[in-house]
Amino acid sequence: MSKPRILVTRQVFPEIIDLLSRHFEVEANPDDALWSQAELAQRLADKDGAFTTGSHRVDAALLAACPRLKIVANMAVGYNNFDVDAMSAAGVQGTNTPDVLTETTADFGFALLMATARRMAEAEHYLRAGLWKSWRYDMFAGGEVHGSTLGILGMGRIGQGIARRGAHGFGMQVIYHNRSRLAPELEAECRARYVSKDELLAQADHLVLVLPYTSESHHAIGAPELARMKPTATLVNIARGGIVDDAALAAALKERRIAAAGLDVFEGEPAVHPGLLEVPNVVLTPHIASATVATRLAMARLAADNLIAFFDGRGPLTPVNTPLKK
Ligand code: 8YV
Repeated sequence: MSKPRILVTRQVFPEIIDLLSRHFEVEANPDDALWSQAELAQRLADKDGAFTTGSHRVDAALLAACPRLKIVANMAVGYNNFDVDAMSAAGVQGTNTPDVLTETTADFGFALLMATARRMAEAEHYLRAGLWKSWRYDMFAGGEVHGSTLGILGMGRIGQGIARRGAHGFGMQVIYHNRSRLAPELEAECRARYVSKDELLAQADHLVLVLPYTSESHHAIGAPELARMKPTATLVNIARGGIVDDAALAAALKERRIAAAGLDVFEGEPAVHPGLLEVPNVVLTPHIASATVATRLAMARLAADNLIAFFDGRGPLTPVNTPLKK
């Protein structure tokens, strides 16, 4: 029997390509070109499965061009690049990579919070520019982290990881808002108190966004929400661009209506709103919260294992939908 045909849409670890090649006929993307949606559709037209990242949309138009397609394995926990309903209707399985990136991403969220509150990027630029001539009592004086109030919007696995770090490591009071409240044991373990979104905005010294991007969470933080935050507060987004209205945030930072922001994700990335590049009180990173070697390898391995298990007839390991029969 011939092997299923798989398209790998972006460059990944060579050992993952080797693994996939033992099970499938693989078309890889050796130079990591960012294919247009039209080129992707052309390459995917004769494939049974795809190994993807968040770089491409899997929507009705793509699915219509790919009649053989049975599964798309995303190397990411977020899958807002999937039109899940269209995939289910077309009989296409979607999978993601939860759990393997939780702690690494929580580490980064906390690092970004600290770098933002303590103005590390601003201070480094100052030093590199040769501006450091002497001590000053208020030089890069930032906001306190330990003992402050940590607000978390979106209390899934990564949010809980950040809560634990804040509560247990830094003695922070943790408050959170989420679509649903955590079970009491989990709240106790995270030492986190459930509050309304309004209370979260008003009370947090540091507000970390860790919620999935959906039509409901689009611009969950815009001008009205920023106006409710403390002028001394910091905002950290490691979730998805689009959850924050970047134009409104750039204006709030410029006018110092909040103190600072740490952003790993952007609306329309890799483009970054020019207003965010102009203000000093931001720390900007290029969507790297899950980027340790071990975690990226584990994510790639899980995406590959989803494809292998699916075509072996064992079913997907971490499905995101229940597709109709093809
Ligand atoms: C990925 C992410 O690196 O897992 C996610 O949802 O945002 C990142 O870990 C990115 O989506 C590339 O696929």
